[in-house]
This record gives sequence, C-alpha cells and structure tokens, in this order.
Amino acid sequence: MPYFKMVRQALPAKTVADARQLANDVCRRNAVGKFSVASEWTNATERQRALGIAEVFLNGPAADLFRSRFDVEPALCLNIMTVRHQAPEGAAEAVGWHLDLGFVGDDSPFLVSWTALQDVGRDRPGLEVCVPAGSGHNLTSLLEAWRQRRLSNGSLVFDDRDLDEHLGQGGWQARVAHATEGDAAVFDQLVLHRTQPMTGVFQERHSIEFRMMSLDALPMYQRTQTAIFAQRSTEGGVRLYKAVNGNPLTMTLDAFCTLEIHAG
Ligand SMILES: O=C(O)CCC(=O)C(=O)O
Repeated sequence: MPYFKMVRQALPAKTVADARQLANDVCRRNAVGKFSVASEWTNATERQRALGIAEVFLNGPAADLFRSRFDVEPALCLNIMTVRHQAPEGAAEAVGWHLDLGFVGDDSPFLVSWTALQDVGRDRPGLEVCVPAGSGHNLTSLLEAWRQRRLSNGSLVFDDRDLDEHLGQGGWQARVAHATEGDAAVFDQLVLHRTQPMTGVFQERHSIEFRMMSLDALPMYQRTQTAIFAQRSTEGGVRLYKAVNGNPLTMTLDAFCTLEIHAG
C-alpha cells in the first residue's frame, strides 16, 4: 500500500527562506533548474548551508513520521537531497508520472519529504499525486512494467495512457497537493507523482526534497553506489556518513565539504 501524508510546517519560515536563497544561488550560478546537495553543483559554503537546513528538517515533524513508521532514526541521503526551481510556463517544464522507487530500487524503509518553499497549488505549480478513484490501487501491473523498463533501460516516466492501462480507466485521479511554504508531502517509493503546467499559473516555484532511509537497511541503489548521509546526532547537530558498497563510515565535515562527487 503506498504511503502518503501532508505535513504542515516541516520547515519553519526562517529555514524556508534560507533554502530558497540557497536554491536561487546555486541554480543561478550553475544555470540549472535542479541540483543535489552532495554533487559538483555545490561548493563548500553551500554544503554547510544545506547541512544547517538538513539539521532543522531532522528535528521536525516529517522526520518524526519516519521514526514512528519504521522505529529507526532517519538518515538523509545527501546525493538525492534535491533542490528544484520549477518554471510555470509550458510543457517543457513538465515532470511526468514517476515513482521515487527510481532513486532506491527496492522496498527498503524510505520516505521522501517534498517540501514547498513557496505557497503552491494556486499561483505556483504544486506537486500532483496519483490517487485511487475507488477503494485502492493494485500496483502489480504497473510495477511489473516499471521493472521491465528498468531492465531494458527504458523510460521510467509514465503517461496518462500508461496509468489507464495499468490502473484501469477511471481507476485513478490526479490531485494537486496544495501547500503553504514549509509544508511537505511525505510519501514512499510507491506513490506516483508528477509536475504539470497548471492553467492560470504564472509564477515560478522552488522546492526541496529530503530523502530519508535507514543506515541499517539501505536500499539497493545506496548499497551499490557511494552514498553520503546526514543523521541527527545524540550530542546535537548532525553526523555525516559515507557508505561505499553499503558500509556507512563516519566522515568529517571537512571531508564532506571538499568531496568531489558527480551526480549520477
Ligand atoms: O519538484 C517537482 O515538481 C517534482 C520533482 C520530483 O518529483 C522528483 O524529483 O522526484
């Protein structure tokens, strides 16, 4: 069963403003619409700023959802802590239906917190979520298609016709998640979501995605790549980890800030 919940005030106003500023600085300097915190797009100062944002997030209500759902301390995977600028204009800006399964590869404990950095859903594009029109979704057929596409290096993005085919015509609906700044849509790797141009929406939007997992049960992709994590420390602040082949070892702030890593 896919898991989805709206969380109000996942980030407080001051942190939202910091994150928006960071998004603007990095996107403008690199001329990109999306970047990962642990990647070639960020410099040492920006990584430290991002860690400050991560620390606030880890002490907030969305991280508590992970704790209560999986009974374990969440670790944020910084390679896929992504910040996004969404232009409103047209189809070129669309992101089609997809699953965050594409970031992890299996059903290990995982939640993404898609966090709005402005009010979205009316004047700025919001995230659209696929919800069942009836009693529930049977994802078996869609997940099988996903696996086949993955094996053949096909597109992991689906269109409305694909959803009709796999979920049944009239069996699903697209719903825009309305959010005020700092609110988050928290969901697992089985929730279909997308961003489409919305009628009458002409303002840009920024968002930040925190992807939470368990260091003791890393998903398949994080076990097979070099992955960087931030976790709340019992002494306060955050502790950093670098996992090579699924074996997380602590790393220093300096090592994180100077690490050369290329977004996959
Ligand atoms: O921010 C958006 O509009 C969508 C981004 C998204 O769905 C993703 O990166 O998985």
